Amino acid sequence: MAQVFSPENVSLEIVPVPQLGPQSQPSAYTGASALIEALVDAGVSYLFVNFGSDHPGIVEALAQARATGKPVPKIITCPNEMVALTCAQGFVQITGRAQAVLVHVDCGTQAMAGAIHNVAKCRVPVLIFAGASPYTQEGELKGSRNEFIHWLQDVPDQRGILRGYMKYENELRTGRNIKQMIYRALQIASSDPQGPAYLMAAREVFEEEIPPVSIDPSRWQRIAPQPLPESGLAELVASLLAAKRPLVVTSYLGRNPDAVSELVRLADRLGVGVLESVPNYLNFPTDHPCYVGQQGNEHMQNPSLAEADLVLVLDSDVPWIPAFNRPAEGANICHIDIDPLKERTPLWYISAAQVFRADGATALRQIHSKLDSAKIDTKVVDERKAHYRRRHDARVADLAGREEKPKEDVITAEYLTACVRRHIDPDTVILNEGITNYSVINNHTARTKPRTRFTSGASSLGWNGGASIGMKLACPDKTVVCLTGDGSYMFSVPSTVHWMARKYHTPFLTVIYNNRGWRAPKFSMLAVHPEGYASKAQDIDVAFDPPPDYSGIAAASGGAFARIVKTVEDVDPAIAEALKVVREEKRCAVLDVWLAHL
Ligand SMILES: Cc1ncc(C[n+]2csc(CCOP(=O)(O)OP(=O)(O)O)c2C)c(N)n1
Ligand SMILES: [Mg+2]
Repeated sequence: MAQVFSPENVSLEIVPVPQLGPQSQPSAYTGASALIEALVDAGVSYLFVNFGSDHPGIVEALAQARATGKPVPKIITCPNEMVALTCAQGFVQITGRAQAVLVHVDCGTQAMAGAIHNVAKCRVPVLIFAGASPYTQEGELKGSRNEFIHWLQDVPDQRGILRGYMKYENELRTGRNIKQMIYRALQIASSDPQGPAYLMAAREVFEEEIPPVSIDPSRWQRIAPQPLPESGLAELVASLLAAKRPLVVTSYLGRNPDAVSELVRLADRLGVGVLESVPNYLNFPTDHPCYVGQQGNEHMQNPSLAEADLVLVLDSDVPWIPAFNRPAEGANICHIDIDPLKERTPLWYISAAQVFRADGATALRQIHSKLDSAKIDTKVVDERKAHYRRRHDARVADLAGREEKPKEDVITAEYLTACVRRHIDPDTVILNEGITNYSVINNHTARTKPRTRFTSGASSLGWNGGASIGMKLACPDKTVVCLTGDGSYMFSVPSTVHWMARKYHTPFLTVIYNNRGWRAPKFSMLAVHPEGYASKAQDIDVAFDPPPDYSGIAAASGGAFARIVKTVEDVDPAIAEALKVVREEKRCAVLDVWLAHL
């Protein structure tokens, strides 16, 4: 029974309103039908949705397709838009296949929040759809305004909300070319450098009855990977052969697993060292003797970077932080990147002598082909390999020492991470949102296979939960382990994440590195004001005492196994028990592990 708004009855329940405009037949083919067909035909498996008054056409078209036996993408209901976009991000990071998100007008666009920054900076191809307020108000067209919010949601520049972050954005103005517009958006999003695309449409467009549209998506392929130019290639290979200490610095080469194998082949062939810098993918097996480690915010000069006479930067946004860590004066720097100019980063430069826009795997294959006919001095290569093996072994020994069981009863991040490592197999997927423990987690998880270790690739916190769901959806047979700071766990909207994880059968383990607050802003302050008032203050407003019951949130919203761990002895058995729950009961588990107070 429809309710009427009156001062006594202000429940704000949205009631069915009289239909304005021409009626459509139940069998109608609409702009929304074309949208759903286009996604299916383009191979989009999942549509992460948060519905609103802008989506009746889409809800109807989905129901119509299901009722008439037509395929639809799997719909994942996301009670929070930031989580929706983050789920899509996780899925794409582990598969490389673009997925789609549907949000509600300007409000839902804004509610994707910092996840927009993450997909943009991480160069993740996702297709984001948003409805827009109807553009007629007297029933001229089907979908015309019939709810008060249609006036409130009519904003001057909805696309402007995220214009600075999208690789492509446009408004769909008619249902008749929705398919073309979707394939165009996907083609741009999936071509390197990849990135998100945003399409919005007023609801009349989704409601518009159109003749069925048939388009071949194979005619809208991503552009082919770009190779190195022949001239630059010859010079680069000559430098690689002549150098004493050639070093590759990389952050996201590993988004393509083939590139990782090619880099391993190069290291084996030439004795090139590999340093990961702020890695957001696993770029090189950490047990390879040419692997010299990874660097993040640590305020120190990296010795391998300092001694290198040839530095080959291969896919990196931050190859070093020059304020305290940089290549030697006079080192030859060569930069190969899918996005070497970092056109979306206003301040960016490194003093590279050679710069190429090229695909990493393709460039490495070209280098190998050139090497096939080159004279390689095996003595030189053996000396390089012996050198890097010494550095590698010293690093491994140093890390092993740090993992030892702490003498005091204080759980260290190193010990905790090592315990996790001992319980997982080489295919387990690690998500790292450990913030001041990023490096500890990268170092002590010691991953060896591509696509088994990820970060958000950017800086908006709260990626860990949604991304775990996305990765588990993509790889249901793999164990997914999410390692997060306590602050980042809170940012992830755990109530939404754990409701979704239960509903969509995506069990994963979360381990919270609980230092009772935000240690990063404290470190940032100390780096700039080491002797200031704040450095001596008792309270700088970053602590969470007393902390929430983090694992209890997951238990309440998604029935997760919940455990708080406060002693060193309990760490190992708790991880074993939690992983058993994840693997055998197919239920999420959250371990809230108390480290030293920040
Ligand atoms: C959305 C968002 N808000 C705020 C920040 C600023 N910030 C960076 S690190 C950090 C604290 C993270 O806390 P936690 O996850 O507990 O890690 P810890 O610093 O304690 O290691 C904050 C608030 C951010 N990066 N992203
Ligand atoms: Mg913390």
